Amino acid sequence: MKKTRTFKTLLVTGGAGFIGSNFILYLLRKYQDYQIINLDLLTYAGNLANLTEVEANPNYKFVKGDIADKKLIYNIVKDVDIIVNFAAESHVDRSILDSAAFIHTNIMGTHTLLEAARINGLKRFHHISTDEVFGHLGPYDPPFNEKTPYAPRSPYSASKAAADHLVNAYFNTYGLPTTISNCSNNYGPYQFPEKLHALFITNLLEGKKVPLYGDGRQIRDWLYVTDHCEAIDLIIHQGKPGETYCIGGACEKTNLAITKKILELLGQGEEMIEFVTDRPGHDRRYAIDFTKIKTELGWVPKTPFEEGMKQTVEWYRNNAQWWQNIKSGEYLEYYQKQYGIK
Ligand code: NAD
Ligand code: TDX
Repeated sequence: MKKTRTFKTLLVTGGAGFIGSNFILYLLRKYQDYQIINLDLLTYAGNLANLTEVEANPNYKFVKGDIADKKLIYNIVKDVDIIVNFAAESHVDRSILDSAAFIHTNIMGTHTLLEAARINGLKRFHHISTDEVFGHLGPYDPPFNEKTPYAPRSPYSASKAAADHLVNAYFNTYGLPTTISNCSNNYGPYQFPEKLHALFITNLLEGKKVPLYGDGRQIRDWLYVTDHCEAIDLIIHQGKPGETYCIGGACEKTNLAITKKILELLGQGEEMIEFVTDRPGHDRRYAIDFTKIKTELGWVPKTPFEEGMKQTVEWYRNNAQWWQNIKSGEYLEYYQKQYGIK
């Protein structure tokens, strides 16, 4: 029988973003006795509309703030058992245009949280990381696993890699009970419409074309967001301090294949694809070997690709107000400037 920890108060950072908000909704549905504090700076990617279901729940509290704000963090962390750190600048294209915020949040912010956790002797610090820290793969390379050396290639992935190293340093140097999860690409409800699925589905719903980078043959390993939430739930409760867990969807697809599936589900044709200039340093392929979390914690991805894609397209179709509110002039301007997309 595996040892299962319990917590009273959880600090979830970045809980107004895509995965963090899905995680908070998941936790509050599953655990009636957990107090969740959601600390989020509400950058362009943070959206409290993701959390309307729980805003009146007495077990949920929102605090607007920066994870790099020492005074604020030290004050909040006094009263929590565990930090689950989702807060990050998360979009590769933005890191290419301007990486300063990535260094601030992903590195300095994580460091501030680690210090606060260390000083207050927290039961657990769980850090949400990405498969991008491992670099990229050739077509015949074996998938990434926990032993793959770090080789990040974008300012985003370099900042995430630095944070992972800090987390491991706090385990090795101070004995802080840390865990890290390195997950592949997520898709599902509440994803900001700058990422592949959310951008393409919403563009098509608006009658606009979809900007596919380069030859569209880059490969990602796609995981439905709720499956990621289940994996994190298992790691924080049963994972071993000092360990890293790789999480993936066993679902390698080219961007072209994803685009064609979205077009099919929306009943549209390939003339809606616009091939545009490639992302600089575009990583060719990611894939994850999740044997460790499967063997040690019994996790496997549950949502089949076809079902996840259908649910995702339906969600954006049924929640037009949510994404229309986000797709503001500022956001469109960004894409127009970058790719000349109308
Ligand atoms: P997101 O961009 O949708 O959300 C990030 C959230 O962090 C936003 O709510 C934002 O307001 C908040 N934030 C940013 N800077 C902050 C700061 N300084 N202080 C407090 N809050 C701040 O990102 P996401 O896609 O939900 O990703 C969440 C985490 O998962 C990130 O750490 C990311 O690196 C990791 N990850 C994402 C994916 C993916 O496919 N989206 C895959 C693997 C790992
Ligand atoms: O307009 C686009 N056209 C396009 O061809 C966009 C936005 C993306 N793409 C391609 C680039 C990638 O090969 O689609 C693929 C997926 O792109 P993103 O959604 O930007 O994701 P990616 O760069 O793979 O990174 C994501 O997964 C790992 C998340 O944004 C990261 O936060 C996570 O760590």
